[in-house]
Amino acid sequence: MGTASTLRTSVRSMFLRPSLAVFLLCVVTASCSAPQNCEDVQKTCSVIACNTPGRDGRDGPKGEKGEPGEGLRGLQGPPGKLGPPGIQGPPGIPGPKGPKGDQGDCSAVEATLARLEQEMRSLKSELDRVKNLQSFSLGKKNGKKWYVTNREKMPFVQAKSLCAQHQATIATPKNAEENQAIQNVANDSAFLGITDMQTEGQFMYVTGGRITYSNWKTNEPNNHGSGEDCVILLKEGIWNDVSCSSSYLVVCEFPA
Ligand SMILES: [Ca+2]
Ligand SMILES: [Ca+2]
Repeated sequence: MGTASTLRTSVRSMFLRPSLAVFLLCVVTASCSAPQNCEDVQKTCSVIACNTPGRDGRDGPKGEKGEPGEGLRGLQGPPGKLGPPGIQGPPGIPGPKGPKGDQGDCSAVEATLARLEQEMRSLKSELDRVKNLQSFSLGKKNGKKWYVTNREKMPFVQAKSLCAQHQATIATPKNAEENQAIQNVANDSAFLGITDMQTEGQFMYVTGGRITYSNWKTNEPNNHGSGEDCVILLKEGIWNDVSCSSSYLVVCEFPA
């Protein structure tokens, strides 16, 4: 009951000193509600509003970052750069054999071939006429060989070279008939394609091989003087060994 008498005393005093009454009201309010800051009590407290909720407090601290949301995926980016070329692989299996092609037009080829054959026959005919004319002009035709002279006289080496320039060899009789033909063409002393340059006394054909036919003059070959390693056909058709550096008629032998 002491508290009640004190309260009554305070109520009376409130009318006497208003400021002290406000202070006491705040004490009462503080005793019947949650603890509050004294300033807030002075600002808001009143006899009627003491039991109503207070205003919102200040914003709290910022919260932690949340988990990523499940939004839509972004657009696909552009393709990257080309990588380096790979190692060459093994060869593939051969493909199947293709179908047989169309038959070509051979008419043009056949026409050309026919024209060439005609030209060839014409040339062969003309060549035969030339051969006959030459044979007649040379007076003689012997077997498959042709003996031709330009009537020049020169040492053996030059004579041999001159015939070679015309794909021919120096006239070389292999039998009496050929010897006669060369004699008729030369009608003078002419070199033959025979020497004993390699081995003295052993006469060989310039085209190779030992001679198989000869028509030596009596007491020839004699390798006279400083030596005689070349052979000439005398106008009489008989042979003599002579110096290769001497000059005699050139007769070349051509195959038929
Ligand atoms: Ca000799
Ligand atoms: Ca001689």
